Amino acid sequence: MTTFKTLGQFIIEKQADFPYAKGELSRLLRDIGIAAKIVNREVNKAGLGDILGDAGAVNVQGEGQKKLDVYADEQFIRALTSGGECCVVASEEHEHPIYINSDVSKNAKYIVCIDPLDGSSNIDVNVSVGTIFSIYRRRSTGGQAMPEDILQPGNQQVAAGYVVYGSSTMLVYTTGNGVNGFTLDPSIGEFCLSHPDIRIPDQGYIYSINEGNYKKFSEGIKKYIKYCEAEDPQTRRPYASRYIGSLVADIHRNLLLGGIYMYPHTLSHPQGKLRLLYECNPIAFIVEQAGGKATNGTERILDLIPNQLHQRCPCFMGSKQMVDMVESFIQRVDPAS
Ligand code: P6P
Repeated sequence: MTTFKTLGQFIIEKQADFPYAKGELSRLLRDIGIAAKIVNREVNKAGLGDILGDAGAVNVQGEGQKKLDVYADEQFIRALTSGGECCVVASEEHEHPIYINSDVSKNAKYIVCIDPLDGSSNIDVNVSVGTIFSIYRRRSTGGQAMPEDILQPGNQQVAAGYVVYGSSTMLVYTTGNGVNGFTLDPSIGEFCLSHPDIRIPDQGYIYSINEGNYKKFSEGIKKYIKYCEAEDPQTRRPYASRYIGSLVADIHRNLLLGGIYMYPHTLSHPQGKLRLLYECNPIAFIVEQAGGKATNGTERILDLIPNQLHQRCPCFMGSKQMVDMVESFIQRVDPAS
């Protein structure tokens, strides 16, 4: 009988990677895992309960909030607040940071940036959705955390991960020592280590981009898409276009099989669509830790200095050779790229 290592056992075991750790990060990751299981329960029965459809509200992005969006946001914030290891949360669902000022949390060491339920437009059509989180160490000392505690470059992350609520529910995370994937076993209610030391193939044959925006892309991006579509059986396998419209689902597939996910700048979105703090940075950390590459077309995403909570950035993330190739088209074709 195969016995799996649970997320909790793995976190404790890896605590030794942090010589000065006193267990706070371990407890914070545990709190996120618990909230993910609670959200998973609702995602799995969204079609049955009274949780489908719009919550009637509109979030800071001006997007209609689905009830499950609101529910997921509440669950993660509740878990982070009660866990006591996080002093401030930056959530996609809130315009401003949520400072946790309880006696236990106001001096907590960690900051969490989170997209509680990414891809929520897919909820009502039963397509995979996901949670994305990013963890930083607080920089300021004493009193309430400061804005600069949140606006840190991605290269300062101490941990990052995502949960994909798909055909099975998986939690994938890194603390800077590789990437590991855990599959939820509903029979015991535990995330179990199923994908140790995930590595993304250097070269892949899957490209993920919303080609509905083709006319809005720069010439360099258009030429890269044509490169992917070109038939050249003598030199390489044909590429496959795969785009789910749910970042976590597209990234997870490309992480395991090889591939590139692109959300470029367009005429209507000069900074792209995805958010730097709670989408691009955590995914970039994971992709790099798995041996891939993540840039905005010209610069490493993890080196970008944030100046606004919900700022966007163009992103090209995945197999290193594929990101190198699209960058070469951008640099060769696009003016002043
Ligand atoms: P588009 C979902 O809203 C999301 O943030 C990502 O999960 C997804 O990859 C992207 O936007 C889809 O955007 O413009 O192609 O529908």
